This record gives sequence, C-alpha cells and structure tokens, in this order.
Amino acid sequence: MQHSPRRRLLRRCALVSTVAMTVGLSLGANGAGAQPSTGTAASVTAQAAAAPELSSPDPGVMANLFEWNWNSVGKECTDVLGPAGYGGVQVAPPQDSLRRTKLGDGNDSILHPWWEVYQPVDYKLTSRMGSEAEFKAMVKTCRQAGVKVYVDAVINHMTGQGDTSYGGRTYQRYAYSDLGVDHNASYANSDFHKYSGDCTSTTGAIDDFNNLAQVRNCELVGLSDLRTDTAKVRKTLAAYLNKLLGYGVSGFRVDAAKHVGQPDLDAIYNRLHNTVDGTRPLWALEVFGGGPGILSPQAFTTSGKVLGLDGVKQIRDAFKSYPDAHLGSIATLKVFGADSGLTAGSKTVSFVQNHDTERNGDALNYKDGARNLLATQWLLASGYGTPQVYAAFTFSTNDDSPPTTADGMITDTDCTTSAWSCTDRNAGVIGMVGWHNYVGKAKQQNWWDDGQNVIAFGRGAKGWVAFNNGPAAKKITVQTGLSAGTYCDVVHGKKSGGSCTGPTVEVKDNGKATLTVRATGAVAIRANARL
Ligand code: ARE
Ligand code: CA
Repeated sequence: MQHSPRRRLLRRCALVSTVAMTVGLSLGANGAGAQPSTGTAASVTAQAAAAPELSSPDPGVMANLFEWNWNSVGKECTDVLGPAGYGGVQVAPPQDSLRRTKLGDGNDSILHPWWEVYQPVDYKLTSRMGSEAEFKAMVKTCRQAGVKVYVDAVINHMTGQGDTSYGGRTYQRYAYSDLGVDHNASYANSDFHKYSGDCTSTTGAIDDFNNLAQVRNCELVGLSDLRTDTAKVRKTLAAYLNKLLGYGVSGFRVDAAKHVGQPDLDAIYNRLHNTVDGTRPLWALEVFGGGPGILSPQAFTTSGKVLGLDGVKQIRDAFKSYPDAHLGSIATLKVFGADSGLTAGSKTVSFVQNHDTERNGDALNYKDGARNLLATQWLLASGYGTPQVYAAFTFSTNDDSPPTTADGMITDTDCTTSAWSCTDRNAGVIGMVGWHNYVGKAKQQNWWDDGQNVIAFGRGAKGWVAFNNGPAAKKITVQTGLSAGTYCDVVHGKKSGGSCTGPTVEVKDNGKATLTVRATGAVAIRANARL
C-alpha cells in the first residue's frame, strides 16, 4: 500500500520490535510484504523489514499506447521508448473481452468499437491486441529496453452485452466460467451486486453519480457490477493482477476505481505481490472529478495515485479557450497543480488527454495538431505529476475501432499513415522527455510571461524552456538561470559532438538570453547540452 494505515502499522511494528526479528522466516517468491498480516509479531516484523520499498517507485515518463497491439508495443519499446528515456508504457486492458458479433440498436454502425476491451469475459489474456504469449513477450521486450509495463485493469465489472469473446468463449451475463486464474475460479449470479440487492437505484443503473451506494453497487453503463466487497471476488481479482505482476508488469491503471470504492481497492491492493523488481506496484486510480466528498479524486489519494482528469481541463482551457480566437492564455499556467486546485503532483498521473477525454471534449487531442504537441511538451517541462504521453489511433466518430482485421484483431501500428497519431515519437516531445529526465525535481524558477501566450521558466540551474502558444513568432529577452554559453535547443535538435543538429541559444554572462520563439513552438535548453 502506498500509504495505507496497514503499511504504516507494519512499518511501525518493524521499528519498535526489531528484537522480535527471527532468522529463518521464509518469504514468498514475490515478497510477502504485501500479504495481509494474520501472523505473529515476529512474522509481521519480518514481512515489513523485508519489503524493499514501502511505496511504488516513480515510473518516470510513461507512454500511453492505447490499443496498440502487443507486437507493436514491444517494437515501440525497443525502437523508440527505451532509447528516448521513457520509463514506462501503459497498455490497454489485456484480459479476454467481449467480441461483438452483431450491431446494437439504433444508429450503431461499428461492429468492433474500441470499448469492447472494457467488457471482461475471463482473465486469460487472449485479446484483440494479441495472445497471452505475445503479451508476455511484449513485457519481456519492453523491460529489456528499460521500459516498465503498466496495465489497464478492469476490476469493477464484467460485460454488459454480447455472448462471444476474443478468446473464443461463449458466455451469458452474470455467469462467467473458468476465469483462468485461481484454480479456474468462476463468477456466478451471486458475485454481482444486482443479485445481492445491494444496488439502490430502481433501474439497476447508476442514475446518480453523486450517490455513494449507487456509484459503488449499481451498474456503470449497464456493466455487470462485481461484488468487490466479498472475499471471493477480491481473491479472484488479486489472482488476475498477481498473474500480471508475475509476468513482469509493474502496476496498474485501475479502471472505474470510483465504482470499486476505497475499502475494496485497498483490500485488493493489500493482496498484491511485489513487482519482479521487488517494489510495490503502481496503483493509478481512474476517478473523474465532480463527485462530492469521498467520491472526489482527492479522497482517493489515500488509496493510490489518481489520474489527472481535472488537470486535462485546465490544460485545455489554457492552450485553447473560447471562440473566436481559440488561443487560450498559457500565462495562466504560472499557477498549476495543487495551487490551482488539482491533486498533489506526487499523487497524480498527469496527461494532456487519455482515451476518454480525447473524445468527450474535456481535453485537447491530436486534431489540435501543433497545439497538442506544445501542450504535451509543456506538461513534460512543468514537473507536475507522473507525466504520460498519449499515442493512439485516429477517429472520426466516438465509437470508431482502431485498424483491425475483419474479426476485430488490431493490426500493427503504422505511424506513417493517418490512422495513427504517434505523439510519443514526435522529435520535440522526445527532446522534452530527455529534458524532463535531466532536470529531475529541480524547482521552477525565473518565471516570465507576456501576460498572454508566451511563457518561459527554468528548472533550477539545470534547464530552461519557453513556449509560444500564439499565432506569431515572438522575440524575448529573459533570465534563464543557466551559466553563460551556447546551448543546443533540444526541442529542435540534438547535441552531437561539439555541435547541435538544430538551432542554438546564446546565454550571456548575466544568465540572460535573447531569442525568438516560433508561433505554436517551444525552445528548451539544458546544462548538459551546452556546446
Ligand atoms: C458500452 C456502450 C454502452 C453500453 C455498455 C454496456 O457505450 O452504451 O451500455 O457498453 O454494454 C468504455 C466506454 C463505454 C462503454 C464501456 C464498456 O466509454 O461507452 O460502454 O467502455 O464497453 C464514468 C465512470 C468512469 C468511466 C466513464 C466512461 O466514473 O469510470 O464513466 N470511465 C472508464 C473508462 C471508459 C470505460 C469504462 C470506465 C468502463 O475509462 O473508457 O467505458 O470500463 C461524470 C461522472 C463520472 C463519469 C462521467 C461520464 O463526470 O462524475 O463518474 O465517468 O461523468 O462521462
Ligand atoms: Ca462497483
């Protein structure tokens, strides 16, 4: 648990009773630090003392390769993400899911919408992204490239429709046999809230997203809601996640976490093994803002990190605001993060968009072109949260499928076609991934703005950056905080030997620089890219 009362208790036990430490207590292969404690003081002590780390490590910059098939993810790890310095990759839900065989009602015209993967059928890993063997190979390949893999975990529910899966299963709602984990566990009627009578809405659906019992126990968009409050369901879900950890996965984006609720999330997390690196898994909770009190993203930060879903709206509004100009005012970003009302950076996975918000109007998306790239580069410079770079397929309607074979299997990502938007590969974004890694936790300083759409700031004496979100190039003279010299602009070039493959920036003896920032463009320099 990142900071759960149980973990704190374990740590305290370890501190006060080291005397009770006994030799010869063996720990599970995956590290028993995560197991709920039922044993003696001595075993509690041993567990806590043996846990190499009590919280999950910072994943670094993650690429969110939404619905890339496993072979393409592996290739991207080797060819792009590892060399560029990405620390992790988030992948789409890998469990077996609904595979529609007919259209739904009304104006439904897409047989295999992207959202099929959010309707689990079992926990074998035959999905539209590939086979279980391909998934395992991808994790191995990515890890070899220095990129850890984070999985989108759908644990709140099973399907809401259909009767056939990508794994070739036929099923009925509320009855899923042979889940593929934990001695072939299965779910029956009694494992769903609908049958236990726990849902308090008359329709069985979540009619009121501010009603605690409905949010947890009723059906989110008609999806069969698991009784995550029972030991059996928790054990089965933990078995699924532990299987993934055993394959080398480093943590989870928890889908619909608001609908699982803190007590059940904590109980499941406490059953999780350590990662193969001996650390606690990342637990990044999907909680849309807007809910009151215990349903708010802030209230979930005691259970894990949360997704920065309110942040995406502030980023959108800063970079692209009202008509007519649609230019926004990025000078507003002088204050961003906890100080602008968001969850603390240390508790947040930040991004410019994800697969929901790129469609629902909350966020900028690839259709914003250079402005979207600029916002992504700004996020990497800002130091807020654990930043993700989103890269996925393009779409014209909200339900569009990624490119597939006729039976719905996603085909290899081809970044040279307009079917995919590979933001993770953009040279300026990659330049800022390196910049982000280099400046680390250095404090923001020397903020400058023109009151409108041009901003500049440094991160300690390590790096300095400027962004122009306006329609015209702008010449600025600013304090960089860096020592005198000629620097390579790492947004447009790379330092190679004693020269830069792109433009350079001259910093004077007094730390000041005079330069022109292109329209919808950025400039970034860093101490170790001085020529
Ligand atoms: C599909 C069809 C439905 C059908 C259903 C079941 O579209 O018509 O009833 O299947 O047959 C995704 C898609 C859904 C899709 C679903 C299952 O977006 O359209 O349904 O997969 O295939 C709330 C939740 C939040 C959730 C959003 C969508 O709190 O957790 O709704 N987000 C996650 C994922 C989604 C995914 C699911 C959950 C389900 O990221 O991609 O759905 O696994 C306010 C509230 C929020 C609420 C938000 C809705 O802000 O405060 O709580 O979010 O409105 O916009
Ligand atoms: Ca639920």
